[in-house]
Amino acid sequence: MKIIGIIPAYNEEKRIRATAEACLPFVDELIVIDDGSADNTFMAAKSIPRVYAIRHTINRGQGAALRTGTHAALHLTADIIVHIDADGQHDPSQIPDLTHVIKSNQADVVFGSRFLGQEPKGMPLSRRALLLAGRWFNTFAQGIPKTISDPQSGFRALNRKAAVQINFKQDRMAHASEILKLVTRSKLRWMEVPVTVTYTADSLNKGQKNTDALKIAWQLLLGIFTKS
Ligand SMILES: Nc1nc2c(ncn2[C@@H]2O[C@H](COP(=O)(O)OP(=O)(O)OP(=O)(O)O)[C@@H](O)[C@H]2O)c(=O)[nH]1
Ligand SMILES: [Mg+2]
Repeated sequence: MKIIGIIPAYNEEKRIRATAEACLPFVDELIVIDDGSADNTFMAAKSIPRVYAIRHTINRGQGAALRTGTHAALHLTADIIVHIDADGQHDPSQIPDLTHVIKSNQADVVFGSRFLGQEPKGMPLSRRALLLAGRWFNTFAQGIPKTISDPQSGFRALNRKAAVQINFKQDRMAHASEILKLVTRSKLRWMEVPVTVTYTADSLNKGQKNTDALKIAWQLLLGIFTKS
């Protein structure tokens, strides 16, 4: 089965090489989507052997970058597509934990969860509280099962059938909840598996701000009213 990794990257010139090189042993092909970065992410990605680099000329958001990557991966005849962040917070050596579930036909979609059976090390308390609120929001406003332990993980794997079927529309960070909603409402089989996440001073400095949670909630509510 051909496994293709997709890495959405925005202003990740310092991190993309290490992340991509750590992913390569666990995938057959790797696609980096530079999402209109202001830095040299694209050239950095392009210079890595065995990596396909695609560039958005303007910044469109992580969801849009993943959609671009999905089209490319399907074109490259992927059987399994893995989404993983560029910033080094995910552990690429855990890719097989996700792909194994699909290879062994236990699920069509596998979500990496930072909370399943573990405490996410280094995650600030405020972020935990927001993610808990995100779980409630997902359940009450989106109808997503409350058993889903991580409302906003960017580490997931889909088989080809699911990647074709799950037509998510959110361009920015709300795509994570939208994908959960579309998958859990479909007949696709899904599963969560534990994954670790690393928070460093660098990732906290450049990552999401707590106020971004409000933007995500707003984008999801708009999505409900526009039936996306
Ligand atoms: N912030 C942001 N990230 C993007 C965008 N497009 C692609 N990405 C990539 O999406 C991934 C996740 O972005 P982060 O801002 O780290 O979001 P996060 O990991 O959910 O949040 P943190 O836990 O705060 O790091 C990274 O690999 C980014 O480079 C964009 O428009 N904005
Ligand atoms: Mg991050």
